[in-house]
Amino acid sequence: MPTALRPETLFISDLHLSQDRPATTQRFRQFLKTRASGAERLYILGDLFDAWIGDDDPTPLASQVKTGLKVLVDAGTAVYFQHGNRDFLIGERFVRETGISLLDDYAVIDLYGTATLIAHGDLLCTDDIPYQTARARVRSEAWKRDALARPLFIRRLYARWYRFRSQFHKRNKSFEIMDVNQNAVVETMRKYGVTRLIHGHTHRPAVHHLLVDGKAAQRFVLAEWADKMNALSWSRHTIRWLDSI
Ligand SMILES: [Mn+2]
Repeated sequence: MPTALRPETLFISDLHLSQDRPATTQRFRQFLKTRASGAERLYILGDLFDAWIGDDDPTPLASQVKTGLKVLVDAGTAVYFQHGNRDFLIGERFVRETGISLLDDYAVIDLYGTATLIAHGDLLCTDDIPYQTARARVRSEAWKRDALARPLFIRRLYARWYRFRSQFHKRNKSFEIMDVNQNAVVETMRKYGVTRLIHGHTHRPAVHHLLVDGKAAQRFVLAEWADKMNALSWSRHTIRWLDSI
């Protein structure tokens, strides 16, 4: 008999795991072994990795993370993943090797009786038009297939260039442009028929209260893992922001 799972659902995003920040990887592995272990569900809302150039990239970081996730899944926790803008090339092989479930860019889940929309969040940043244009291009099946057909060393160089360029562009964009657009939030929540949204991406943790068609609604924004773990813990009667295991 497997041990009973805690009726707890965890949400994390924006860990930006990379070989350059081993402490964050360590924290994540610890999180998987402690808090996440025994929780019934773990949702990873994108940007688990700072860069992902394909499931065939044989780095120690990739294998450590895959092993950690597989151990958790095998012990009974259901793990769900949505692509972020940094790790949208995570594919079928990663899914097969870990046992996680890949969700669409928008997914409605039943969170202890309330329909809840979850997303990475970048699609809501509609004021950043150059970003949305580039996003549409790189998310096409043709672009992904071409990219993944290139040798690993080329993909590695491209990822480095992409990170550099994204840092450069960010410096020239205003704070507002890089946040979600309020109309996009309301329209999206209306489209999916929800009054609760959980997302990451902006690295601006908060709970926002708003109205969707006259109904009280909330938008939960997850925090990044720059120097500590950050998770949102949900159970039937409690919502908690966790920043230590
Ligand atoms: Mn992101």
